[in-house]
Amino acid sequence: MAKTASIESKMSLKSGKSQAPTFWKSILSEYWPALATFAVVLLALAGLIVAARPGTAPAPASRSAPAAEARSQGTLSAREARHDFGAISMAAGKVTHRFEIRNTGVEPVLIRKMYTSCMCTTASLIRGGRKTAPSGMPGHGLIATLNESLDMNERALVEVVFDPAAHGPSGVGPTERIVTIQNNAGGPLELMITALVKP
Ligand SMILES: [Cu+2]
Repeated sequence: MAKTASIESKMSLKSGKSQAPTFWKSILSEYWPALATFAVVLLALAGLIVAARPGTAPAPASRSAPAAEARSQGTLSAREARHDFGAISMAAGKVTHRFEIRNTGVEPVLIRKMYTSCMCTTASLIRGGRKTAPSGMPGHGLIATLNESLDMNERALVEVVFDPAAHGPSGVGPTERIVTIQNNAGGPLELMITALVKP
């Protein structure tokens, strides 16, 4: 075969044509069985890869989405988004403030969760004479799922408790903490408390 190829090469050189087509022809005729086997193996591998792929796997995520994530046309508003405790003393202990929130939109709003920006601050929802367990900072204790629905025009209170002594002497000075209220009417509602902490 090699001899034939070299003769063919010479011939093609003489005729002034490129020798490449002849070269590939000889390669193909010699290695055809091996190439065919290789192609079959490649196809089989491709088939295995396609079969192993989780073809319809994304279904669970899209299945749970519509009911739980339905967006409300309600609006969660706070009467005041910020409260200043002023100068407070670590020695005097915890301080409490109740924010009033209200659904000012045209559909009920589901309050999913509340959490705070620091472990020294907790927040509870007071609605219909009931008060939820205080929620703190993510990663510092359990953040309970509230799933409390606020009707159109319904009001509720968010009780925020700040412990100025929680950080020890390093907690002295101007302080601000955020309470985040997750709901299904859009972005989270944020309430802020500020204080000037003194020993
Ligand atoms: Cu803190």
